Parts: sequence; structure tokens; C-alpha cells
Amino acid sequence: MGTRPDQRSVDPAAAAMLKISDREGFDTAWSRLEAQQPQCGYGQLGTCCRNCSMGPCRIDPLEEGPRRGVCGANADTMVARNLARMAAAGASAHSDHGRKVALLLKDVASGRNTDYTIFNPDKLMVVAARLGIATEGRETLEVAGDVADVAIACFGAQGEETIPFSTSYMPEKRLELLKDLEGTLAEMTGARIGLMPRGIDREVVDIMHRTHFGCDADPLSLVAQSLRCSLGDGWGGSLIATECQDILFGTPTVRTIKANLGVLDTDMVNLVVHGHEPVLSEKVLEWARSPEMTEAARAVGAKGVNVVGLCCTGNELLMRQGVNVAGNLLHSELAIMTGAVEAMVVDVQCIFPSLADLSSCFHTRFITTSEQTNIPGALHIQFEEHDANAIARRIVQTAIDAFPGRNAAKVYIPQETEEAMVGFSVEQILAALGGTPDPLVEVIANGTIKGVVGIVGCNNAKVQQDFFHLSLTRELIKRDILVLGTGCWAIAAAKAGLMNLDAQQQAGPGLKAVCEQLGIPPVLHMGSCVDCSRMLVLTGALADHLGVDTAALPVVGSAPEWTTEKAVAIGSYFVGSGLPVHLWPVPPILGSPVVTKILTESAKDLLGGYFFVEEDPVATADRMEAIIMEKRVGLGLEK
Ligand code: XCC
Repeated sequence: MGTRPDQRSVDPAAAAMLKISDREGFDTAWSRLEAQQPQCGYGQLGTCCRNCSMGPCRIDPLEEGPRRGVCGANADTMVARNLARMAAAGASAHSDHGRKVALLLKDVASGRNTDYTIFNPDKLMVVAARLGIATEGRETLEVAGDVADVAIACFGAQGEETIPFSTSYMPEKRLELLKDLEGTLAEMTGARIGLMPRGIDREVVDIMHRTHFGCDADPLSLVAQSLRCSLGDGWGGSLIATECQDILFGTPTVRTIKANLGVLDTDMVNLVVHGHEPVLSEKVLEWARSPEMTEAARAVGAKGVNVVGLCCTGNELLMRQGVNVAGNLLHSELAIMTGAVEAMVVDVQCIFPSLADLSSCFHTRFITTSEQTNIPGALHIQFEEHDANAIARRIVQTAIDAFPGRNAAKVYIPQETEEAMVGFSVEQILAALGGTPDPLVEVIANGTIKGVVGIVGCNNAKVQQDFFHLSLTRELIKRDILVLGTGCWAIAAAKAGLMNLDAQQQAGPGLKAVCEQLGIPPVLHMGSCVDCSRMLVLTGALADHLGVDTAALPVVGSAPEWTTEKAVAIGSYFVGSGLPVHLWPVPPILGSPVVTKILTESAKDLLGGYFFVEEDPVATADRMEAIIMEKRVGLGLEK
């Protein structure tokens, strides 16, 4: 590799593993990125199109080549189409996840599935009431069936009406604004362009249709549909995933976990769960902790089975069950290189296919479980919800069976771990505040806290691992800005100790005082990627409480180190919900000045929310603080 381990990651545990990787010649995301250089400039600008067989076509940004593809599409059309397809893919991933949980809820309610139960009837009743479903004097399972029916219907709705999850959860003023925008956009374009999400699946299909050869060529309507589909993810698919998971597995409450590779235990059978959906990992955990499996582990010389998480499956388990997390996206290969992982069990999303090859260098069983994530070289154990107990038991047994094959000479576990206080669901944040948003509103109003930044973000081998996440977060809390968020950003913050009470010392005096009073860290873990819906709900609660639109709030979003198409959908639904959103690395839109202007300027006028790109974390914090101060002036909190 041309770069030193510590230039690839700021995490000392990662740097230690990368030294081993370099020595042994293992392939990693970093080495493969290096091998890919130079990457395609057209792809980076978004000006290539493969949507028909007259292509592929590309537009040279330096105006030295053709200005149009074979069909006549120009750079604006290409960039907008490509962006819309990214949002569609991202929304699909989250929403398909949500669909599966809604279907499981239905099966539990109808008695078809007895391997799961409704763990949290209180949340069920709250969700039902919000959706206008009668709860008084009704049986839990009956209400659960109705909630599941409404959720499932949101996916396949065929009409023009907005889905009920969106109308029931969106804050009042935002709902009005998005409805009114249809008229404004009609005046601007002459076309019927709506932003309120209809059926979740329909919005994805709409994008695939309109970006098909010979359909929509207008960058404005393409971007509008991209926002509408993303809003159907945030206020639909992802929200359904979060709410149904809370009903089935519990609403997160505050707990303390450990983060980083040091959570792997030499004396235990280490079983790493990776991916996104808690439906499988909750069961794996249950079986791993069972006396039967503990006994089986002892029989092969281990002290028990140690389940740890990676990425968003890790986030789901740490939020609800207090399970330790081994790391974020770029830790997935490093975890296997420790030589101490008996099984890595994956479901869907963010799983490098390289993990199969890498596992074959060790005794590690790399187990795929979803028909949507088949990886050559993996051991596939198909997961079926209706047979969850038997399959989870088999998976745990497979990990235990691998333990005697561990080669002690190949084991190296970096000892780094940090404690993190996690579990900040909206319900838990409100509980910490005494049941209402009033105290938070008050400390924001009197300037003790200037505002709030919500961060989601992946890891991206193009950015030194965790560098942007940590520098930006530290810079913000220093300025009395509360930071909360999800995904791989949250794991980065946990690994760096920013989610324990000592981190209060790194906060500015106002934020520090508030955190000390409430006994919370200045950086709050709100869950997995789909739990970005929790940030929407919290923002909506604040807006409704104050009687203002979300765009008026001193709240900013960010997706540093973003990688996946899901991040495009998330950023877009935050923008559609009125929030300014920072991105780094730059998304593939710069090949179109028109699309760039729509997303960074016109969106601001129409929606209040907009994207901005910034490469330097301190400059990003400067920009965020300036936005927050501007919003405070708008609310009359500053002169
Ligand atoms: Fe994937 Fe959700 Fe990104 Fe991490 S943060 S790399 S999407 S696991 Ni959502």
C-alpha cells in the first residue's frame, strides 16, 4: 500500500490490524481502492449513461466532446436520472427492510408465527393511536394486526393519496408546505409534480419508469421525484421499520456498551452479526445466551458464546440489548483478520463480498442468511422467520463447531475499547427531559445550546476512516451544539469515547452544563440507518411543539464519509423535510450545473432544506454554526 495504516484510519485498532494486513498481503477496501486509481471522471461527475444499448454515452465536462448522448440527453438529464436511481435504490433497501418487519408483525398478530412475540405493547398502542386505529378495550394482537395492515398497505398503495404513515407522523406545517408545493411546481413547469409520498413501492417504480429510455428529461421533475421517493423512505419505509421493530423487540433505553475490536474475547466463541435487520440477530443473540449453547461452547473449550455487532445490525442490538459493537463498515474485514472470529453472520446491506475470500484464510465461517444477499464462497443458511428458533440455533452451533479450528498463532485482538452510553430513542430523550420537549426548547431558546446537528454516515475508504466523523463532532460539541445520529457515524463516535460521560469535558460550557444536569453524553446514539426516522420524528416533535415548520429550527443534517445509495435517500428526505444537509465526499452531480443549483439553491427557496458540500470538518462546523445562528435569528432568539 502507498499509504501508512494510520493514514488510512484514525482508529488505533484499525491501524494495528492494517499493519498485519500489509504484512500478510490481505486485500482490503483500501488496497482495492488504490488498485482502482484513477477512478472514472465521468462517473464522479455523474455524466455517463448506460440506460439503453445505443450507449454507453458520456459528456465531457470540459466541453471538448459531444454535448449530448445518442438519444439527445444532455448532462443535466443524465446527472438527474443517475441521482434519482441512486435514491430509488437507497429507498428500496430501507423500505424492503421495513416491509419484512411489517409482514412479521402481521404473522405474529395472526398467530402464524409463534417464534416471535410482541415485546412492547405500550409502543404498539402509541403507534396505533397515531395512525387513528382504535385501541380502547381491544386485545394486543388485534391492534397489532391493524397496525401491520396499515403498514403493509403503505407499500402497495396504488392511488394518488399520501400514505397514512406520512400523514400521521409528519409535522403539521411541513405537511402543508409539501402539499402546497405541488401548485408552485405546476406553475413553474406546467406539469403535475407532487412531493407527498404515495405508495412506497410506487415511488421507486416511478423513478425506474421515468428514468427509462425516452421518458423524463427535465432535471427539475427528476429531482422532485427523487425527493418524493426519499420522503416515502423517511416518512414511510424506514419509519415503519423502526416502529415495528420497537413493537416487536422493544423501544431502546439508555444502557452502556463497549465499542471496538477489543470486544472480541479470546476465551469465547466469537460470533459477529453484520448487516441491518434485527429479526435474525435478535434470535441469534437469544440462542447464543441460552444455557444449551453455553454448555455446547464449554464442551469445545470456550467459556461461552460472545455475540458482537458490526454496522447497523450492531446498532440494532446495542440499542435494544446492550450488545457490544466491534466496529463500523471498514472494520468488517479487520474483524476477520483478528483470527478470533468463529462466525460472521450477515443478513442484508453493506456486506463486502470480499469477506468470503478473507474468511477462507482463517477458520471463520462466513454465513449468509438472506436470499437477497448470496455471496459466492459463503456458507448459506437460509433464514426463515417462521422457523427462526431452529435456524438461529443451527447458526450458533455452526460458530461453536468452528472454535476448535482456531489457530492461536494467527490470533491478534487489538485491546482498544471505549465505553459508550447508547439507546437514545425519541422516547428515551423525552424521558430524560422529564416527559416533554420543553427543557430542550428552553435551553435552545436561552442559548445554552445553540442548536442540534444530526449525523448519519458510513465509512468510505476515500476518507481516512472516522476522521471526518470525529473531527466534525468534536468541533460541534465544543461550540455548544448538541450532536445526535445513527449508522456508522455513531459507531465511530462510540469507539472514540465521545458517547461516554467523560466526553462532557470536550463540550462547550453550555452543552456541558446541560449534559451534566441530565447525566448524558454530548453525543447521542439514536440507532441504525433506518432509525434516521427517529431524527425525523424528534425534529417534527420540536417543530409542532413550537408551532413552526421544521425549516425554521436551528437543526442541520450531515452525512460525512457517506458510501451507500441509502445515504442519498436519507440526505434527500432530510432536505425534503426542511433541513440543510452537508455531504462529503461530493455526490456525483457536479457534471450538471443545473442539478447542482437545484439541490444547493432552488431547494432552499422551495423547501427550506438543501444540500451543501464541504471537504474540511472545521469549515463544515463553521458553516453549520452560521446556519444555526441564522435560524436562531429567524426564530427571534438572537438579534
Ligand atoms: Fe452501511 Fe448501516 Fe452506511 Fe454503515 S451507515 S455503511 S449504510 S451500515 Ni447507515
